[in-house]
Amino acid sequence: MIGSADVERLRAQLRLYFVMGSVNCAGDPFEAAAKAIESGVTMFQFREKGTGSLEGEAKLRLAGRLRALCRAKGVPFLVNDDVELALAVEADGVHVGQDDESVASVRRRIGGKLLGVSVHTMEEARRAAADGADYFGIGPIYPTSTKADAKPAAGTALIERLRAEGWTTPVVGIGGIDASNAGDVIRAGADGVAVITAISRADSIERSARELLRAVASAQPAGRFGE
Ligand code: TZP
Ligand code: MG
Repeated sequence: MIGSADVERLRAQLRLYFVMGSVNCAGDPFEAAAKAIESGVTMFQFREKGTGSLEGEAKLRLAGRLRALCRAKGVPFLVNDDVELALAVEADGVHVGQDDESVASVRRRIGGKLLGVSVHTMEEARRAAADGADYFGIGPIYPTSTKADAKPAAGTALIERLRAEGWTTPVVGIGGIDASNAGDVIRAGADGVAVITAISRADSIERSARELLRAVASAQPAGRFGE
């Protein structure tokens, strides 16, 4: 787990979290990631899943290229689910859901790397925190067709409840978020927004990333946690 000084850095890194795999992109996934990162994305997650996704060597090769890109640009590179892959490419962290390898086991395997966990209830949040999560992913906030097994959209209620109860754990909202609703997610108490489609399928990746960043920045209260 990261130290308290690093928590504020993580909060800032979560501001605009671009999550993607090759099937989310209309064109070349490396190009999409490069454009997004040039346009100010603050964190990147390689989430290679779904019909037609890369496997084996091809998956490893793309992960390695994206990892190198992120390292060169100073953007944290996380891997969804696949701890083996994260270790192989020396990722900065791993993100897991409730149906994946247990949080405690992932924490043991990745040591001090970043660990994000998707949570949908207070109980899941309590357990994830106790088992070593550095941040929570909460969603789907809004309806999305990107994740085949996504739960129904639940809005921002869980984020608001965590903040109302005094939790300072870094939180990122996900699911159906774009520049028009990102501000509401931040005002609910999230530190950032995670998006797939709003960037990966944008007519202009550069414009979309910049609009999302602006929406997040203008909704972010100064010194919410006394920083
Ligand atoms: N987890 C909850 S919703 C979701 C994930 C991975 C998909 C988000 O994709 P989009 O396209 O930003 O709605
Ligand atoms: Mg998962």
